[in-house]
Amino acid sequence: MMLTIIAHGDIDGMVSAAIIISYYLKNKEGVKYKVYFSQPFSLHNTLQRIHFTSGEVYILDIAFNEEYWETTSQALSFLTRVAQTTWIDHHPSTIFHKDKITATGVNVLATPAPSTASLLANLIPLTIDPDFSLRLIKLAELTDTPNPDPSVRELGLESAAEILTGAIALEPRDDDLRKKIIESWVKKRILVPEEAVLRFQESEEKLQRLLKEVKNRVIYDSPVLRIIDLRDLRVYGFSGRIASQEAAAQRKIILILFRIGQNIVVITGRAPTGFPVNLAQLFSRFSEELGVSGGGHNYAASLRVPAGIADKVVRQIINEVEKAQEVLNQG
Ligand SMILES: [Mn+2]
Repeated sequence: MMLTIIAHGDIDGMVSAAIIISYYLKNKEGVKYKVYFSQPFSLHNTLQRIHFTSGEVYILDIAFNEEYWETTSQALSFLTRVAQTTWIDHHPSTIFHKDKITATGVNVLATPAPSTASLLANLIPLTIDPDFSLRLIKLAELTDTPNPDPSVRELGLESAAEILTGAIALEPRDDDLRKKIIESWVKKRILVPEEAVLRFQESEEKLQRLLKEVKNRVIYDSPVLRIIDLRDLRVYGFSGRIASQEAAAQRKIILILFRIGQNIVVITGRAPTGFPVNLAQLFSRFSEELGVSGGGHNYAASLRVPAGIADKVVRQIINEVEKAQEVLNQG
C-alpha cells in the first residue's frame, strides 16, 4: 500500500506526519510512504507535481487557501478518484470551508485544537511509545500555540522546540532535514537529532545578526503597532521568530515585511498574548478584499501580497489597527 503525506513544513505538520506514518507502519502490511511538505499557498503546486496512482493520501495541518482554491479543488477532485484522501487540520480557514473541501471527495476532519497533532491524538491510537508520542504532541502544541497549557511547559520541551524550529528556519526549502527529523522520531525515538543541533547553531548566528538590524528598519511605530521593513534582507524562515521576539519585548503588534523572490511581499504579524486583536480575522478580511493569500491564528498570521501594492496594504492595516484601538480606548 502506498501512503502519501502532504504536511505543513512546521513542527506541527512534521509531528502529524510522524504519527500517521508510525500508525500505518505498525498496522498495515507492506506500507510504503512518501512525505511532501507544502504551504497553504503552494498546495495546488504540490498536488500537481505528485503522480498519484492509488493508496491513501493525508493532507496535514495545511490551512485552506482561498486564492488558489480553484486549481487546488480541481487537483483534489482528480486525486480522490484514485486515492482515498483525508485532510486533517485545526486552522480556522479549513474549519470554515470544510464543506467546499468535502465537495471534492476529500474526507475532512477539521476542528479547533491547539495543534493538528493534538487532533490526531484523539483520532487514532498512538503507536510510537506513549511517552514519546505525548512529548511529540506537546512539542507541536508548544510551537503552534501562543498560550500552551502549563503541562506543556513543564515537560521541558522548550529547548527542543527552539532547536528544531531554528534548524528548519535556516534553509526553509530543505525538506530532507524535515524527513530526517521525522525518521529520527518514528524509528529512533530521538527528539532532536544531531544534525538539527548543528543547523540550529548556524541559524542562531543568523538570527542574532538579523535582530541587530531590526531596530534600524522600523518604518512605523505607535503604542499599539510597530512595522519593521526587512524587504532588503534574506529573512525567509526567520520572520516569525523575529516578530514573536519583538512582540513579546515591545508588548505591541509587530508586522514584518519581507520579500519572497522579486514579486511577492509577505507581511508577518505577531501580537503579544492577551492583546485585544484577532490577526487571523484582520488578515483574512484583507486577503478577501485584495484576492491574495492570508490568514493564520489570532496571535500569529500573515499576508502575501504582490510587491507593488505592499505599501498601500500596510497603510490600510495601520488605519484599521489604529481605528480599532481608538474604539477600545473610548470604550
Ligand atoms: Mn498547526
